[in-house]
Amino acid sequence: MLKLFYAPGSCALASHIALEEAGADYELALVKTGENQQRTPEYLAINPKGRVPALQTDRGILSENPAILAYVAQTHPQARLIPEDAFAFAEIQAFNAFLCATVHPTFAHKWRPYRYADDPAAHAAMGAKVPSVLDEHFGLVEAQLSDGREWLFGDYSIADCYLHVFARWYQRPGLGTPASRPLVQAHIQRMQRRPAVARALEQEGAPIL
Ligand SMILES: N[C@@H](CCC(=O)N[C@@H](CS)C(=O)NCC(=O)O)C(=O)O
Repeated sequence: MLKLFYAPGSCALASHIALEEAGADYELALVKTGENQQRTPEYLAINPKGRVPALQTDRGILSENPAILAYVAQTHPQARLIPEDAFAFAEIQAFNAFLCATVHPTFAHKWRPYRYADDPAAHAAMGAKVPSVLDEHFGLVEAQLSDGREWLFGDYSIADCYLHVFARWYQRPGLGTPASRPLVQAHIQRMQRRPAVARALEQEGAPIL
C-alpha cells in the first residue's frame, strides 16, 4: 500500500489530492513539522532532504511533488489525471516545474528567508519583494485560465491539484493582491467543490476558503 508522509497546510496537499482523485489505496503518515519531525533520524531515513511530501511505494520512496503527481497519475490511468499525448503531458510538466522551482521558493523567501541569507536586513528586503513577485507569478496563471477554461489545461489534471496549494497560500494576508486574480480565485472555489479535494482538505483539517 502507498503511504504519503505529509504535514497539514504544506505543499504535500497536492500529492494528497492526487491520491484521492486517483482512488488510490494509500494511507497518510503525519509528520509534525511544527515539532521538526522532518529533521529526525527516522524521517531523514525516509527523505534525506527533510521535507514533505514523501510517498512510500512498493518500489521505494519518491519525493518532490512533480514526481509524485506524475507517478500517481501514471499508475492510476483510469483517473485520467494526465493526457496520453506526449506534448500535452510535457506542457503540464512544464507548469508543475514552474510551481515547484519558481513559485514555491518565492513563498520561502518570505517564510524561510534564513535559507537564503544570514543578514536580518536581507531577510526583510527579500520579504518586501515577495508580494510583487507573487502577483507576477499569478498573473501568468491568470493568463493560463483566461480563455474561459475551467481547468489549467482543458481537462482536469495534476497541474490543477498542484496549483491549489499555492493558490491557497496566496490568499494569506500580506502576500500580494490575490483579489486582482479573479480566475485564480474561481479556480480555488471550483477545486473545493470536487469531492476528492474536499476529502483531502477535511483529512488535513484545512479550512474552506
Ligand atoms: N520541492 C519540494 C519541496 C518540499 C518542501 O519544501 N516541503 C516543505 C513543506 S511545503 C517542508 O517539508 N518544509 C519543512 C522544512 O523545510 O523543514 C516538493 O515539491 O516536494
